[in-house]
Amino acid sequence: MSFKTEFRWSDVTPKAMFLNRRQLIAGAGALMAAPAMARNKWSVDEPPNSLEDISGYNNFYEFGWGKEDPAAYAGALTTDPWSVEIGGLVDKPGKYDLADVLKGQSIEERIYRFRCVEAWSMVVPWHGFELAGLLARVGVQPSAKYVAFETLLRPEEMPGQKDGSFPWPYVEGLRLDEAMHPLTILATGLYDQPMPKQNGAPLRLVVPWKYGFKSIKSIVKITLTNKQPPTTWNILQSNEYGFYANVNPQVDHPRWSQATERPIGGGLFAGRKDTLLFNGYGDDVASLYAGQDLAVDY
Ligand SMILES: Nc1nc2c(c(=O)[nH]1)N[C@H]1C(S)=C(S)[C@@H](COP(=O)(O)O)O[C@H]1N2
Ligand SMILES: [Mo]
Repeated sequence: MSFKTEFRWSDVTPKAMFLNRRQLIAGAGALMAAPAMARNKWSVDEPPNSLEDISGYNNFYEFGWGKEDPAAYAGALTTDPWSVEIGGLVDKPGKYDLADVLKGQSIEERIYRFRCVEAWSMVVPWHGFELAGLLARVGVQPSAKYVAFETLLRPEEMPGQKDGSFPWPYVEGLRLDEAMHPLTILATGLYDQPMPKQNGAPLRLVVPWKYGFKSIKSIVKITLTNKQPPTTWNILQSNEYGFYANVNPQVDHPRWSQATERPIGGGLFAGRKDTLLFNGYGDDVASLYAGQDLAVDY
């Protein structure tokens, strides 16, 4: 296999970890055929975190505030059937079944850096498709300037939603040019499996140059608007969490530095590493913010 053109997570995952995961899967009687996917130009050349890290250390407040709550409680979530209501300034509004949402979109592997605003980070081998592909299909009207997203509201299955101090459902938003950027994906899985429920099954946003809270999980509604939509963390703490939330080591959180980050799963001897502007995706996305003051538009 040529190293640069055909490059998959199994090639960059330390061999022992890879074998271990394969054995686990085989042991569970669920050995799956791995789809053959070449590494595309959007993927980073860094070893992904283990499946155990990615699906065992999560933020998904619908299932509680602890990092292990999502893995413990998300199993009860019904993700089939699933539909997404797409509306607002689009030509073809409607309630789309998940299969219909996926129709015609090619699922690719995208190995992305992922940086939480809390200053931990991972590398995740997502499977997904460009949000732009779905937006093209539903037809974005010329007056649309933003895309709003909403997570499922179902307190019977999402015990965290019984906490009335949080403005459920979780909502997020992007400017239209951010939403149309080829790095912005709707993810349907990771490694060679469907999206774990704790990671936002069956469909979640991934915007790798922004803090993790922008990457909204378990999406049921997508609305094209001409006004900047409200976003959950901005509603909760507007001085700490802005609409843009671009990863930026020069703009500290009011309560902690964003200059460095703690890679998850690095083991006992792993130190912190420097956080990169736009999480290292500046060559691809900096032009979106030309003329904006990133300290003001945080
Ligand atoms: N609906 C919803 N989406 C969410 C969250 C959440 O609590 N609810 N947490 C966000 C935060 S803070 C982060 S860091 C990422 C975590 O994604 P992961 O658990 O897949 O790593 O999901 C984001 N999307
Ligand atoms: Mo986060």
